[in-house]
Amino acid sequence: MMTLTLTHLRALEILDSRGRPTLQVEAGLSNGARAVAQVPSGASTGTHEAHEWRDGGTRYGGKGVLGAVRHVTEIFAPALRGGAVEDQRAFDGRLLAIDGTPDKSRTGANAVLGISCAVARAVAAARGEPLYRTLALGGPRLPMPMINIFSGGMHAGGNVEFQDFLIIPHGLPTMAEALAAAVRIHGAAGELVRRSGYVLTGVADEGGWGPWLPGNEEALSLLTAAIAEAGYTPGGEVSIAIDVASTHFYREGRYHLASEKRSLTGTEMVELLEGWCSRFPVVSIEDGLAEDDWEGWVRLTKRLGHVQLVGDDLFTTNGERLRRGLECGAANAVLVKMNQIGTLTETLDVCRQARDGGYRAVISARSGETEDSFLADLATATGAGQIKIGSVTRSERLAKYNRLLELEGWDGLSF
Ligand code: 2PG
Ligand code: MG
Repeated sequence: MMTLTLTHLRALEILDSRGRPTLQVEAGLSNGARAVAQVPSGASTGTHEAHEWRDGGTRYGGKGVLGAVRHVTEIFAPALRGGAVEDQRAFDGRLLAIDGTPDKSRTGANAVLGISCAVARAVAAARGEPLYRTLALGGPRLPMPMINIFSGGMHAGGNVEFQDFLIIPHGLPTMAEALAAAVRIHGAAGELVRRSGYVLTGVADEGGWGPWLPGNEEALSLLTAAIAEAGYTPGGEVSIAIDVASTHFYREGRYHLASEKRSLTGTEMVELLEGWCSRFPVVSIEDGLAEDDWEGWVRLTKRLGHVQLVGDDLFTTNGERLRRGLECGAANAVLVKMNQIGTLTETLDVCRQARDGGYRAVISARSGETEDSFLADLATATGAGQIKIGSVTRSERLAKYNRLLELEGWDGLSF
């Protein structure tokens, strides 16, 4: 077999689901295979994420990515053209060496990730195999989705502080049935909000409802009721997950719940979460404490370790930070977002590190997404077992759910 090499690389500024610029990259290989990847972008970003290139200036309010486009075509393409592509680790190593900074700030993690994913997909196309097979790491196994029903925080204009109220339909045996349940619960939740007299502000960033509620707990009550109204047993077939995204309302040692006109210490936050876990069917809590509160996280994990405690801003898909968490016992699961770290290889390494350390991994989209379905294959390939890609509305979310349905219906994969 001839060695597959890179023949071309090009990039384009496109728009994400919030109407903000992002990057699309195309890779072409020596056997004629070509593939495209699109890069997502977060709103509630962690301080320790890799650097996302933004142009600054006035165009798109400074959010343009034409500089990242130029880096792909003027820095990476000439350096990588003619090089081998099938060893993804070696290829990503070259990307890291070309950028040369620890946080990808010279060329931008968006430029680096676009190339890394486009090349992986082109290799899959060249081999005529599905992407999940090319990425294989412990899978293939379909992930159980964590599906957004209510949004708050930075994804819904700060109506309440907690960012995501999600369902996990773990009692449903297939992806098709799990998504059908999610659609019913999403509908029932909207109905309940309307009936309860709360203002239902359109659709939030991840496709869930973004109602004005008097406090965070009301979202949990409504969600539990919606699960039951849709005909499922809360805590039986369908449980609840929350993403507190607490870093974004943490200032000077306190968690500011403006909607409830109170602020809590770390200890009080842990007590609040503990109370919720006993009164509602909450089985997973993400970013319950702020991103650098390692001691608080260790206490939280000792106290509430029987539920899944997911580190998102805490770990930022960064192997170094995950190692620290594993050593001190902070959290018991990691949220995996490719653009927090920048290459596919580093992402897969974090999945492997979590598995070896006994932590669970949840593959996650960003609040700013595209119609790219890469994550569905990534989650399946890693056998991570869980995926978080938003609600069951908006096509940037459905691109991924529909790919999961295809993997179940046509490729015969299962949970
Ligand atoms: C999160 C993500 C996705 P963002 O916090 O987990 O829900 O949001 O992409 O804005 O960081
Ligand atoms: Mg999060």
